[in-house]
Amino acid sequence: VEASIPQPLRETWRKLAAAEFTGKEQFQKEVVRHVETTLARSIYNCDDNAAYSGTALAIRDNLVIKWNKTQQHQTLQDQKRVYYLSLEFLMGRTLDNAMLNTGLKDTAREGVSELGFRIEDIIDQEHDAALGNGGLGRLAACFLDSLATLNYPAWGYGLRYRYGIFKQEIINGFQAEVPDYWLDFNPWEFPRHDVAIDIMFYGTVNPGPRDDRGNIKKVWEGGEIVQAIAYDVPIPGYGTACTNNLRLWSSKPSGGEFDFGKFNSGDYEGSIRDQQRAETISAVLYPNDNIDAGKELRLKQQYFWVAASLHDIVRRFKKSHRPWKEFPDQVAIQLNDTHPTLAIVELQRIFIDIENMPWDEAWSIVTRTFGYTNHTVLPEALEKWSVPLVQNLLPRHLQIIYDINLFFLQSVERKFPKDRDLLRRVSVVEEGTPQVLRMAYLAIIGSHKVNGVAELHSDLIKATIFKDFVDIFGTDKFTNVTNGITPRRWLHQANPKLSDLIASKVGGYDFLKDLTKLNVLEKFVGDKTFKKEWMEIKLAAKVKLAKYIKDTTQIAVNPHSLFDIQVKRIHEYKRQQMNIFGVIYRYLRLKEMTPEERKKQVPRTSIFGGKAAPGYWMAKTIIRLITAVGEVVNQDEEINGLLKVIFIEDYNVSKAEIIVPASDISEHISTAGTEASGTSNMKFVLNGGLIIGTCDGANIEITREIGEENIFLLGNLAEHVEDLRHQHRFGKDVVMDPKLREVCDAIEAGRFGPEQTYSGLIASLTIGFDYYLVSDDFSSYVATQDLVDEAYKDQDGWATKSITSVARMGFFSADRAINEYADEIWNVEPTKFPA
Ligand code: CR6
Repeated sequence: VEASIPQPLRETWRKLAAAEFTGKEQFQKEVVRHVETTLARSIYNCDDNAAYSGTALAIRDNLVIKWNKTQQHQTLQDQKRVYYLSLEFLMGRTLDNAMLNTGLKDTAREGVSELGFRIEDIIDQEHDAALGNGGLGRLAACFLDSLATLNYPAWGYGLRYRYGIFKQEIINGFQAEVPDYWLDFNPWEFPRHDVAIDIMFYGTVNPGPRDDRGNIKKVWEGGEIVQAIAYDVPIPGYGTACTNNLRLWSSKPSGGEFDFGKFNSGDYEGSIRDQQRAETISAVLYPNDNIDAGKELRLKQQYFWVAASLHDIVRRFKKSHRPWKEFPDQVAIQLNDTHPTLAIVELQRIFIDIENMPWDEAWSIVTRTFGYTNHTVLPEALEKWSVPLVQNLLPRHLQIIYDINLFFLQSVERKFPKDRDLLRRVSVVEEGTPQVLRMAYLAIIGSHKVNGVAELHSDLIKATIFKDFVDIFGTDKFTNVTNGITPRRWLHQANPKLSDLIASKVGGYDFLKDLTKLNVLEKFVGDKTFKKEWMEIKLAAKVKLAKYIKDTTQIAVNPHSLFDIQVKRIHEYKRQQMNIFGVIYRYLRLKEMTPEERKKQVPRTSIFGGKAAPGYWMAKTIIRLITAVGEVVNQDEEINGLLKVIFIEDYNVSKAEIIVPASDISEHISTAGTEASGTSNMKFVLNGGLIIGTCDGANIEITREIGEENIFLLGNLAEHVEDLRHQHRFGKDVVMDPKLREVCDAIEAGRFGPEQTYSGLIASLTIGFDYYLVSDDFSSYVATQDLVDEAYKDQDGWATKSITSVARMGFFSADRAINEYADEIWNVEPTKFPA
């Protein structure tokens, strides 16, 4: 308020207010102006990269004007806001999306073309913002797009990592990691040096003065202080003026912290080193997907981000001068997985230690504020922080956690007297050396709603990992919100030709805002010309991917072959190993065939992509097997044309935009019960690709929507997994499936390089108890792949399946998911925007 322009001068300002450019000429003028002034370049040195910068800056100007207006508008409306706390936002590129969402793409295409550039080349200059690992981070990005598109007043809060997810290079067939320094030129962020918040770590808790109620206060003091600086990123909605804010925190040394001791003793480097330590907090994204490594720096990141965000949220609330009890009517905070669970503790600390609220009053506000989304049941992914670590880094928070736990256990004891084992099972503190904190339990206790991300997953968490909590809190606290994807990026932007064809049939582009409108397409499944156009678009997408593969790997693939794609993080539970074993099995069969038999085969291109966590040795071995099989198969003249195996290096969002439209079939073959949802399954089907998959995650709901006849399901069901594992572990005379045995024999015979390379992988199927049940599902997998081949021979039938599936995919829009969160968890309304 102090910094605002005085009332009498505001009219002068308003007359001078920046205005959005309209039309091609004004756009071009802005581009040239930015190239010449902002970039200080000229007609003599304007390359694609400078043209990208100029275009981005011009588009950005319009975006910023909308963004400012939105923020003012939302402040005036003073409604309840949503805060989405996520350690990951896997945004990918921004320019194309910004042009499409603001309706400026055609203007820009023509504009830059007259200036001598192709819009595609310009778009291609942008570095991905890769601040996430996989599905969880991309989900957060899709949700931001939907929140803005649906006019919800919402902020994302995350960390501004200097290094995003590493770049993957394949060297001699093995993965190598290269740091992703992406901030050289990022026009999409705005530093807010005025939004600087001091965050404390370490220190001690000491007795302080008595509070109003006569209790001795606890004072946390003497710690190390790091500053959080806000960087804001505008998030434009599609076809609306609503432009929301994503606030990312960057760490820097706090101004006051200068070690004069070191300075006086001449240790200048030492004092700099201390300062640099502060910067490491937001330096790097942890590259693990579904694995908890328990590192102290990660805990520091979590608290740093959570404390800065809550400070910001509380400050905003205080400006309204409302009583505290109205906090949950103004603020909904969603915890994207357990990573931000400390927010629960921090808000309770702010209330009791700083605002002097009584515990119960504070706790009731806290629990009404938070919602928690669980994204996994995998035990290795569930966060557990060591008590000594927390004690040292956040001593006051540990005390509060103990109190939360104590009051919770007392309430359990009242409800289920004398059940000591229950108390042990549900305690936030798990006994052991050291003791650890179960963050998921803390998140449940501190939230009013807990949701899973697909129906099966939400049922599973209630029946397994959170069963006791259902008994304690009742079943209403637990709900499901099936994940979704934004059709703007994953159809309109990635596959413009398909989007245009659909629009021509369903009556314009409204389907991009209401994806259920796709169902109109079903009327046209019998339309020959439409079908032909549909399949031509698929072929064009395959040609484009084939070109990309040729340009990057020198390998020629046949665009008329069946494109079989599995792109996602490499993980044993996702079973890329089963896929590549299947490829080997196919290769062995092809080798045995006579030339006549070979003529009857459907040529296939097996495409893989995905990163392995740098320390995940088994995942890296799987990558090596894929590349090694490629080296053998792709050169084999005898089978040439019938099978190619490709590993696409450095899979990321912008590559997904090329890959997703190009699948005939994509693979989602996790062990039943392990993949919480999956979201690429939705992307592929929305682009007219079919799926081969297990009854897992969102595959089940996709099947229900599109019909069993349009999907290739395989493998054991979730309800049998436990028994099968038991058999592997304790059963006598377990013999490996003969087909899989044959594959293992080929690997062990050294046909894909030194067999020692794969000994761990082979062992995991036998002495490792085959935890992921590859041997149990392999023959079903192979048989189902044969069905895929058969179905593909009937191209007309295939087109019918493809179109029908797309027509029935409306449910999987992220807009639907966001509306469910808004109604059932957040209780927020969209803001009314002037037309
Ligand atoms: N790894 C799930 O594994 C789900 C996403 C988003 C994951 C995946 O099935 O689609 O979340 N879980 O809900 C975690 O990250 C913990 C993922 O991306």
